[in-house]
Amino acid sequence: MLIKFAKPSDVKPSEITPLSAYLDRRRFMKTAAVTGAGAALLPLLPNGASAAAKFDDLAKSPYSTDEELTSFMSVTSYNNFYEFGPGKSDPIKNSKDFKPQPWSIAVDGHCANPGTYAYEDIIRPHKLEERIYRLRCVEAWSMVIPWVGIPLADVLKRFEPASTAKYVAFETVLRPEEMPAQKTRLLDWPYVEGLRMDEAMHPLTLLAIGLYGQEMPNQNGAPIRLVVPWKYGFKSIKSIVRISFVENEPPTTWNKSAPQEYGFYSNVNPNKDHPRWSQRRERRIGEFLRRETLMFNGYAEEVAHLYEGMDLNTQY
Ligand SMILES: Nc1nc2c(c(=O)[nH]1)N[C@H]1C(S)=C(S)[C@@H](COP(=O)(O)O)O[C@H]1N2
Ligand SMILES: [Mo]
Repeated sequence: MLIKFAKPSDVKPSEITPLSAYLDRRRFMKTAAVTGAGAALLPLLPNGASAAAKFDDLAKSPYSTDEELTSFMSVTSYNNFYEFGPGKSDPIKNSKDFKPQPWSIAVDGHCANPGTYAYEDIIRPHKLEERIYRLRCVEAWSMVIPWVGIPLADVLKRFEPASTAKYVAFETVLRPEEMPAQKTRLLDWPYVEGLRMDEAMHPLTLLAIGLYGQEMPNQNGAPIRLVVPWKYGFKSIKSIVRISFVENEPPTTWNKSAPQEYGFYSNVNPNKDHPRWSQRRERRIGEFLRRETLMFNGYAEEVAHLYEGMDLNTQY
């Protein structure tokens, strides 16, 4: 695939840090004192004025769609990330000062290995994959995005969930100084989401750390976010700082905000209208005509069995 980056700055090839090297240097920074020679090895800061690090050697996935990709420009400038404001162009404008490194994730609840894990330690043992998925927003638009990530299941297994862990809850970072809309009551902060354990362990569920072969832009949920392609986009929580193994269905932000409009499951379903609009069709960003929305966003073959026996009209 030919990838052209629409980075505003003119990035010289010498400024691009392959991400594998980047992770290793960060590991060096942790073991060596952050002085002298160590400080000289500091990589260019991600998402800053300088170049974003690029991943090398991504595994292809049979789960990828071969549909035409939505442009890098649209994927990174038409966003929902309410922490930076409710408008589609607010996230790119207002996330410039967000600092996705250093980053760690707290893991707690019903598991054998709770603790606080550095981003690098979560990622390093895993082979990174490219996953080209459809993303269907509940607002009836959609995109095709080439994510970079790891199956969530592979990461969760390392924490050894207990049999009492029936759900996984996720939490976005709370940083009102860097996320201006968190100073308002637009939503109940921090943004929280959740999945049933079998949904979390499904091979399609991705922990994404990048897109278009480069590290995750701030506006898309840097440095690490969830991608659940058969559910409406709001389930794919961004900038995750906590993962909790819990017994009961956890609260979720949009459900708290409007329970009759946004259920816990929120599987893409063209047969169940949103109370204020139809979900039959969607606008693929970049296309002129609207297209039919597919059951489970086109992933029915993979996921329909998870919901056998559930009434998708009343349990949504
Ligand atoms: N923390 C957080 N995560 C979030 C959101 C948000 O506002 N805050 N918006 C959601 C919605 S509605 C969608 S459609 C997707 C959009 O992801 P994208 O901007 O990378 O396309 O992120 C989801 N994750
Ligand atoms: Mo969305």
